[in-house]
Amino acid sequence: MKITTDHIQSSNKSRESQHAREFDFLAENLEKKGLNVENLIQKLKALQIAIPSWALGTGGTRFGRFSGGGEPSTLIQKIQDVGILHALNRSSDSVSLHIPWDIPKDYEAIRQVAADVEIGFDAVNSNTFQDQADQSLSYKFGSLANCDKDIRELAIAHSKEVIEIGQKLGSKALTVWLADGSSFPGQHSFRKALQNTYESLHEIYQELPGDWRLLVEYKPYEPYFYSTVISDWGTSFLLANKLGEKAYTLVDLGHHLPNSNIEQIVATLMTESKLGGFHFNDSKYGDDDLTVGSIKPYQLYLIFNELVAGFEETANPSPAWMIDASHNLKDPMEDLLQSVEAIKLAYAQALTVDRKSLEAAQVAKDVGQGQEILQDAFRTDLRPLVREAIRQCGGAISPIQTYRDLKVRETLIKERGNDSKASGL
Ligand code: LRH
Ligand code: MN
Repeated sequence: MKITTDHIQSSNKSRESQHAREFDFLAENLEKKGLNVENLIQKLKALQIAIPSWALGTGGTRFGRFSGGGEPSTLIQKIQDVGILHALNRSSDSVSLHIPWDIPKDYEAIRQVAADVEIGFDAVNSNTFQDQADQSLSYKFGSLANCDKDIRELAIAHSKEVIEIGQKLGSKALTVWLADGSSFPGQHSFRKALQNTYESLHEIYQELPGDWRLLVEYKPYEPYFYSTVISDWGTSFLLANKLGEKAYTLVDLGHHLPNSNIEQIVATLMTESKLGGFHFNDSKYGDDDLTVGSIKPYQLYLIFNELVAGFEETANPSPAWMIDASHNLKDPMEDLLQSVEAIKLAYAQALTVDRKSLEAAQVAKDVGQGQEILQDAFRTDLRPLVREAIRQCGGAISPIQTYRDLKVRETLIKERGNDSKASGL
């Protein structure tokens, strides 16, 4: 299924006048606050969020998986689905592939399909947390950290292969998430595992093309439940610093112990220009991979508040904006549309913070005023601004409503059947 501008315009018709009223009212109020609405819209248009290839189907848990039908079962169908999302919200112009789940059979065909739906390729992800059918050695006890040199070499070779695949598609970054760790005290040496990991990453780093980044993702636990070699931002930062200027830390919002102050982690990494990217999602307890902004929208806003300030006050390069979620109950496409909207809303809120007054309140130690300034932006309904940015790019004023108006899921089920299954988690 391909969504055309006619599809979008016919669906927008019934919403244009209501949207115009809401947007004009908001724009007037924002201008009164001294904000440049055109500038805000330009920044919102420029924020593009990469879609994870592994989240276009129904995810599952160890307790079960309840498929929704019409899922993409090929890489081409996955790219076409990202194309549908981008046609609707003009905010998802790339896909992040996971290898070997998404190894292209015909690179030219894949590049053609992607170009046809205006989709590019963001970071590629290695996978040394599963054994492949034909694999000679197992990652059961780790990969890049494994005490067995042959297994480390196997994982290094895989990572180099992932870089080659990414190069053929125009990707510019490799994301390494290591499941490596232990589930019991005494299972392995923390120091030797970390040293092995550094040496392995160093070999991979040597293979990184000049204009590429290596994104080191951290996670405190799961699938191991006592320790993870790259368990927190500090360990990832330590490794990225030792590896070199092309290595950065990737922040997956779900990879933090309860009550971690993620916005402070973001601020600290930006101070060192080592914030390389995000895996956006939300969670109540563990790595729940829920819809972005569905549980802790204020935290998401505070993270973007640090990002906007950091872009003005640090040399940190623009990070890779990616979602990493798993959909067990909702239509994966609707879930992704909601996640992208939540990210753009948090960015819009952070862009409207009166930073001069905030700094003045901080210098004056006027804690109450500082909170008032931050919460004013969070409590202002900026959805018409996000919608206007999408509308001006030829997108749907309400991507989810248009998705439903056009009966996309029903059409995909007709085209692919109820039992088509997407490769991934
Ligand atoms: C690990 C993780 C990692 C991916 C996987 C799909 O929890 O966040 O980013 O490789 O999910
Ligand atoms: Mn992740």
